Amino acid sequence: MEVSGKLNEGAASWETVIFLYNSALKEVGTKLEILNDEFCHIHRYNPIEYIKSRIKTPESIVKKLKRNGYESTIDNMVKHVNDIAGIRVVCSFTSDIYRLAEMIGKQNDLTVVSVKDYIKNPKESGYKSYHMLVTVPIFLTDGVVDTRVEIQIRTIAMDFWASLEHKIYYKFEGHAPEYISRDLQECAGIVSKLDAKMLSLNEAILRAREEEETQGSF
Ligand code: 0O2
Repeated sequence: MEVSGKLNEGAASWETVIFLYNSALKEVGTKLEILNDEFCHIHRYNPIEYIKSRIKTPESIVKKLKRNGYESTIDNMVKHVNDIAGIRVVCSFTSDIYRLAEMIGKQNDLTVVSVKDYIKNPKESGYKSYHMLVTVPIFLTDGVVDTRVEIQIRTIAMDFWASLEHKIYYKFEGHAPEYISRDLQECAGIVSKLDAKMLSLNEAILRAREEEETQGSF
């Protein structure tokens, strides 16, 4: 949250902060749906499979603050936890991720604060996803609050891996035996190969369709 004004003054209540993050999720969610509908309208193709959004649980916020050495205060959570409002956009193909990220970057009323490309640079765990931290202005009766939302964009295969890895990781509370981490990295490699194969199949189908249409026009 770009906490200009009131939220930075330490007077913000939990309810106010959560209200702002919920409003930001609604704004960004609607934008993404409109982008998807427009893309579908122009290209007769749907880049987004599904969208999930969530507000981080208080337990998870406290854990993250603690992990990063901060006291559990509302001020600290607003300043130091970037993904309190999170939207996960699941796309069909890797190419859709970059197309969508570009479209998001061009939205005049969204400010892209930072980008983490864990697809080009996967995490050591094998995690792949494209993260954009954006701010969206929330217009209130007495002012505007730029509120942070983390957008995670990934393919269905990346989401499948991340969801299961998250479950397994949590079971071991970060202390998974060496062979589990190794097997998970191996699974991440399989997921990447699957994504690449699906993308090349889709490109081949598109080319074949184009050729058919060109031949049909003579
Ligand atoms: P949870 O339980 O999903 O909310 P920053 O947010 O930029 O200050 P951070 O948290 O290191 O710093 O950012 P990063 O690396 O972009 O990670 C943010 C979120 O990405 C995580 O939130 C996870 O949701 C997801 N993520 C990152 N690494 C992994 C990974 O190795 N495996 C899985 N499954 N997900 C990952 P939280 O708060 O850590 O967790």
